Amino acid sequence: MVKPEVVETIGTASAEKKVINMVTGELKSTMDNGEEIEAYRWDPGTIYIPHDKPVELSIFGVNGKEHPFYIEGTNIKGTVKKGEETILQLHFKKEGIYRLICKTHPDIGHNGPMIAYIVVD
Ligand SMILES: [Cu+2]
Repeated sequence: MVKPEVVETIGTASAEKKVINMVTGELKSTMDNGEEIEAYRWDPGTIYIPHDKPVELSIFGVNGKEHPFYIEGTNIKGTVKKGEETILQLHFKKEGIYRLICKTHPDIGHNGPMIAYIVVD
């Protein structure tokens, strides 16, 4: 009988730079009266990252032509374009919840809310 190989897992998660992957998505639905409603989304809508550690956030544009965005409370901004990967180098010193907001789709009235929550802990 072959014993399973022991794989050391403790500690390796923080040994390398953490990469978080996100995409842009779209929710669509048709009302009873035939009217179409839709909302663009960051997916996943909530991410958790450690404070005072470098983290790479990769956002791939799937739905929507482009999404100009900023992260509230920081000077981080950019644009996610369809078929392209946008990579952000994040390093939050302060704990808290930061909102990643698309300027084109910030609320229900603009095919949103396209807001993701970055929980820094
Ligand atoms: Cu958008």
